[in-house]
Amino acid sequence: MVCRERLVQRTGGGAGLRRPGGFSAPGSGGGIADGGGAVAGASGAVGPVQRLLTGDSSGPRRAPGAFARASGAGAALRLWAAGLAVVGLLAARSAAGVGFVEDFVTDPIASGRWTVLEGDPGRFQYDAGARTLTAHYDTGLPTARLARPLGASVTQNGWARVTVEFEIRSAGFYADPNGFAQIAFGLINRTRTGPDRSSLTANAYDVLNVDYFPNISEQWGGPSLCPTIITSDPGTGFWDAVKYEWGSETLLDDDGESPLPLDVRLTAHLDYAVAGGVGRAVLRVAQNGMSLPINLVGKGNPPGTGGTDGDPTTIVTTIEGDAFRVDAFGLLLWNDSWAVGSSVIADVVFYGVSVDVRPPADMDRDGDVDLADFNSFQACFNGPNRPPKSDCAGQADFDGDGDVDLADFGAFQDCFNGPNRAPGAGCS
Ligand SMILES: [Ca+2]
Ligand SMILES: [Ca+2]
Ligand SMILES: [Ca+2]
Ligand SMILES: [Ca+2]
Repeated sequence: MVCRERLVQRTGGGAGLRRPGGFSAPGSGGGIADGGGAVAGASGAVGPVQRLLTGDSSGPRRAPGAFARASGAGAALRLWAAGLAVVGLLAARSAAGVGFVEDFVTDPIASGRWTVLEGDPGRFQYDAGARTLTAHYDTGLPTARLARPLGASVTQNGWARVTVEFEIRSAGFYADPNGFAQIAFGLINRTRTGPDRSSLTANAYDVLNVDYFPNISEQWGGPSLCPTIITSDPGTGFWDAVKYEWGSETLLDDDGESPLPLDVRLTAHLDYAVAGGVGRAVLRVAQNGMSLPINLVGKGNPPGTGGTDGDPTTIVTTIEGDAFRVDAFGLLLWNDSWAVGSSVIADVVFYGVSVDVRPPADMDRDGDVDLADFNSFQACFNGPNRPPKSDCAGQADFDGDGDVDLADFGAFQDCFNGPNRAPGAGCS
């Protein structure tokens, strides 16, 4: 089956990987970072801030949030902000943000940037000439995963943008029409996510990732494509915790929809953000800068109108309150323990990966946590055990207990690092 039509909506990223706004290191040029998380340096003024925040035992940092009076705490917040201005954190310095851009200019594994979490390292082949990394997906083999840390965690209250340039090769490609397994990549919690993706009770799961099930079967339908969010605890299994929009939203079998094309370079755009207390993961797939019509028929709107968001180029998964915390990007070569033999075999070439994450405290999502964010936070602050102030425009209840109090402010302080700088090291 061939896509007969490409929608003309252009994606922001175009055909090439775009460096996420604001976290390039000054003077680093076009090639990206062979080093760690590409987090801008944050020394300098941190010391004075820490002294300011910890030098006064009556200050907000040490006040027990649950018992603080809202009015006194509000004054303390204003004093804190005034103190920041005194120590000069308003001056813009270097770039900000957390995440990485991986362009495979050098060997991602030999360099230590990426780590094989488990499985056969030989299933990840680096090509120095082509500057690509090819992953050999085969769901008949034991799970193998390769991950690159983000340098920070992002939670369901935060913001994430993942861009992956990839190509599924036709050579050796196999999708068992009686099988059901996926080509997967995306954000994971390396500690909480186990290798068993198919048993119902085995491992914990903590992922925000892309799943593409290329099988086309009587039993399962398909193919199927979705942003997947799973948060579960060890031993309880993940099945009930899967957020995956089954049915027309994810099935690529409606009129005008097609399986993902083989042997062409595609760009997956996975965006996560919270609005109105609901987390939304939005997946778009582009070819030559043109978004593919992966959701001509979806859920929530009349047929042909693009699913819940009315956009025929996006597939959306929503969550309410589910607590995920992911800390790495991974190529996820799952085993399918249900199948006899392989459900899916595919060589997938990766040309580039970029991940940009923002903590909840970065309330204006510009990559730093500064006084602009503080002003937004302060507009929400209303003390313990009561709803945020009515003029609260953002999501400042960082611990999710229904109020914006000194506990949330403590989390804000962990992130505060001034304008145009990466958030503080303890920020999540
Ligand atoms: Ca569909
Ligand atoms: Ca849509
Ligand atoms: Ca900010
Ligand atoms: Ca709270």
